Amino acid sequence: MMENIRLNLVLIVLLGKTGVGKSASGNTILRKKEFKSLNGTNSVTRKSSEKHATVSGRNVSVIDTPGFFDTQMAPEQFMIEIARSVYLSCPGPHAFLIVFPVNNRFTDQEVEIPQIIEMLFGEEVLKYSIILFTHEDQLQKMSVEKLINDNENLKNIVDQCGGRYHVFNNRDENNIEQVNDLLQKIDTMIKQNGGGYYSNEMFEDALRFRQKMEIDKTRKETEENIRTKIQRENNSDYQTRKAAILCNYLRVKHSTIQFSFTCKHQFQ
Ligand SMILES: Nc1nc2c(ncn2[C@@H]2O[C@H](COP(=O)(O)OP(=O)(O)O)[C@@H](O)[C@H]2O)c(=O)[nH]1
Ligand SMILES: [Mg+2]
Repeated sequence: MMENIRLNLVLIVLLGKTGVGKSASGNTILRKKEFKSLNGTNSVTRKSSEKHATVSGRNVSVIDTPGFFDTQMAPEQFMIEIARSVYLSCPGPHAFLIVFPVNNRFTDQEVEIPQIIEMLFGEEVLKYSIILFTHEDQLQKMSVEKLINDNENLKNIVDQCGGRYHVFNNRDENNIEQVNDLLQKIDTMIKQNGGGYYSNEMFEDALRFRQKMEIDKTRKETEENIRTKIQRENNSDYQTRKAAILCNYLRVKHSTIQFSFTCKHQFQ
């Protein structure tokens, strides 16, 4: 686990809605235009991709992901790309940056984002997460601290990530200070997590947990349906036993999804 720190490697995954500045933030961190970042539908990221660079002597990898609530993307496809982001950052990212623009409204949908991330990645994930606010240039002299304290929804979002946040002005490409400060905050978080990273196993646990919940729900509904149907037709013991056998069969039939990605980062 400590190898990553020794090798100076920092693995970062960017998460958030479309248009919040994920790709622009990736470029700011890497200090080069690696990800397409533009207004308009042409620039929308629909695949997770990894880019890396040496930043202040650190080996930094950034994984950009498709936006949450993208109506043009099937939920299954979104899930595959989210899974890919974890595997691209194998053995698992050090930090998830949950991106929000400071100049946007913080609605109930925004407040739900950390919870959705928790549902996708498991309950450990917010320990490895930092809120990244973009568009600092549009704050107009207001401090981000005041913005957070004055807005209950915003405060709620930051609190869910243990109070960790950072601010970027992606228009100020030469500002290395803002990148170094972020790396510093990530280092502190890594230390707080005992040098560990969010692992593929945690993702697979979350995946299994979600699948189990879905399977349990479907199974319960199917069992209920069968039971009601059979009880309606005939209430004898024999029919009830037959229903139990059928329910058992359904239990066995459900299979789990397997993702097969290979680990890019090898540590010797
Ligand atoms: N003024 C300003 N614009 C930004 C900032 N960050 C991103 N943008 C712009 O916001 C738009 C969406 O950014 P993009 O990185 O494509 O968002 P993504 O969909 O989350 O990847 C682009 O036009 C960016 O240039 C920022 O800090 N300040
Ligand atoms: Mg993008």
